[in-house]
Amino acid sequence: MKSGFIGIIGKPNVGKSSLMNRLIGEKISIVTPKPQTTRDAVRGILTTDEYQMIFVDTPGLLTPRTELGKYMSKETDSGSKDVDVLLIVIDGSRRFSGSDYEFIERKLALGIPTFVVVNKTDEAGYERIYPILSKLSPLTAEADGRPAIAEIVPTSCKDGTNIDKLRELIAARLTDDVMYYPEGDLTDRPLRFVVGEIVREKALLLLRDEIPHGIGIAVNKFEEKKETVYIEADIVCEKEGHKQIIIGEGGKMIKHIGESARRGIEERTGKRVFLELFVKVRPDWRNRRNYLGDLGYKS
Ligand SMILES: Nc1nc2c(ncn2[C@@H]2O[C@H](COP(=O)(O)OP(=O)(O)O)[C@@H](O)[C@H]2O)c(=O)[nH]1
Ligand SMILES: [Mg+2]
Repeated sequence: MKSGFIGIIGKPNVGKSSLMNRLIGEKISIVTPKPQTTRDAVRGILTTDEYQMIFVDTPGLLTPRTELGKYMSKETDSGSKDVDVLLIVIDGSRRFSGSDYEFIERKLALGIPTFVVVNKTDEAGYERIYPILSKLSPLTAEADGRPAIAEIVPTSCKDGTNIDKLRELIAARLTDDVMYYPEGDLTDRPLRFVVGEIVREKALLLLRDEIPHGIGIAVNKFEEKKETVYIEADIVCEKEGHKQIIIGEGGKMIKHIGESARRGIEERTGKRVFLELFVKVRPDWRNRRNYLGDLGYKS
């Protein structure tokens, strides 16, 4: 039995969270088409008879503009510290830029076995992928003491291409002999955190584009019983106008978010869920340390 930590890093929206979910075969991290969906370094755990892989999903690279942004950046950094394998995910359907190249080069210098995962091949096709591979080729050889890329793996989280292969390649790099988490654990996060994330995901998916970055979820009540879970949570937003939109006409939107989240939580817990949502306005919460702490963004 071998084990190890695998950091997943890259730009926002390239499919880091989707990749972790695919590799584990369970939905651990929330996924939406919006950038910066992931705010915390979330560990996802895959345990088999042969290995335990602990993936560290991260928010992705960003230039912090708020206190929340700073928190997210720190969480991202933690994904390339103390890991045994680094997965740098890039979006194969997009142009590969000089800054992508430099980023990979810098990470290679850390000396951690590094895989470049070229994701979204379902959208890209080989005419897109080949130029990326050729741009990466200088990094496939050692230079000036900088290690080479260990593996380049084109994947699709949509159709599952090469996910098994990637898992095998990672397994071959694991060296620890310790079980870090008990069998059956899927994440390092408590259910209370997971519940907040599910609510946030449904809100992000249902709300218009200008609001999502400005919302946070505070789970204020969380009572898990044998067959039921009682939850009360606030959707925190920045403006009165946003509050109106989140509530919607006649309360339609909040009801929709609540139903969708309740189904998601029931699926996850296998229990009957009672979920009550409230909307609160906290101007500039993303810059207020005490509010950030209330929403679980503590470092
Ligand atoms: N077509 C396609 N879409 C993908 C793939 N992987 C992720 N996505 C989509 O890309 C968006 C961002 O994914 P997410 O995992 O949240 O990216 P992250 O920000 O890097 O964690 C979502 O809409 C995903 O459904 C893929 O392999 N193919
Ligand atoms: Mg993510």
